[in-house]
Amino acid sequence: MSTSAAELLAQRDRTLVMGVVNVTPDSFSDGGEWFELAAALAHGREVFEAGADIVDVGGESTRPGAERPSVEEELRRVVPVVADLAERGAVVSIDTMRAQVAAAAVEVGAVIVNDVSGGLADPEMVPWVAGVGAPYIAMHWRGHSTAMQSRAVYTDVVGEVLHELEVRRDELVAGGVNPDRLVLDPGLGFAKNADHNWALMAALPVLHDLGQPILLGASRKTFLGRLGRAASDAPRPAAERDLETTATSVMAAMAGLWCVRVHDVASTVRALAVVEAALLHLPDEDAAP
Ligand code: PMM
Repeated sequence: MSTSAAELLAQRDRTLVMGVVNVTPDSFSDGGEWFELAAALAHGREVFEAGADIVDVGGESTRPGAERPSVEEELRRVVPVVADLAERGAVVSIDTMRAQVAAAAVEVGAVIVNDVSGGLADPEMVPWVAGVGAPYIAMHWRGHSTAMQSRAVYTDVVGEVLHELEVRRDELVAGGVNPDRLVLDPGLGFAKNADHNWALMAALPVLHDLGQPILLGASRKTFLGRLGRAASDAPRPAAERDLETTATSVMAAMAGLWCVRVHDVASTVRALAVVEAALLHLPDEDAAP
């Protein structure tokens, strides 16, 4: 593991910013605008230069109902972008559910694996992560995009997501994943409706009970686009959800989460600087009166 990835995993003084680079023709959040290689490379550099601590490169859309690309197609999309960013000195994470794609990305410089399925989609993933000791982000997941909406059924969403993440963490560690290199994520929008997402947003501090660093991915998700809109109206377009996204990032930072995954890095970096400056002035509980 590179020193920078190790340092980032241990970082607790402030909430980190992961910038999203989706190299997909159908991502719900940026409409596939970055699909062409040149555009993807330019966008990746822009995200890095905007101040992202980690740049997350993904080649598979997880939009509800999305069909999966072939492994070859996913590799074709992500490998050149990961290589370019790593060469420029970015800390790159590879957003994939496939061990083969994770391995190819690590080969060209990715240092973190971000798996929305938490190792459930590909039986090769956990043994591979355990073998190479890669820092691993495991998200709460109940199935692929084509099936996940029908699985958004909970009686106590916070309790059930926590329990399922706890079980997953134990399985991952039993499978050889180093607990010091494991990040967990509640998976907003994945087999969750808007009410489920809001219940999790209201319970962010509880996620620390899992005993692992926590990543939150709320950026531009539909539940944010529905705020202030009548239920019968279409949600606000994805590119117009950055103010709401920033509010979620501030909530995450106030709750002491490890990292937020966002599309608009510049606004998040500035908003989190506000939280960081204020938290520096917390009264020292150990100080003499
Ligand atoms: N969300 C998306 C993709 N990858 N990874 C993690 N760890 N957490 C998330 O919430 C997450 C993710 C879907 O959003 P996008 O299509 O805007 O990237």
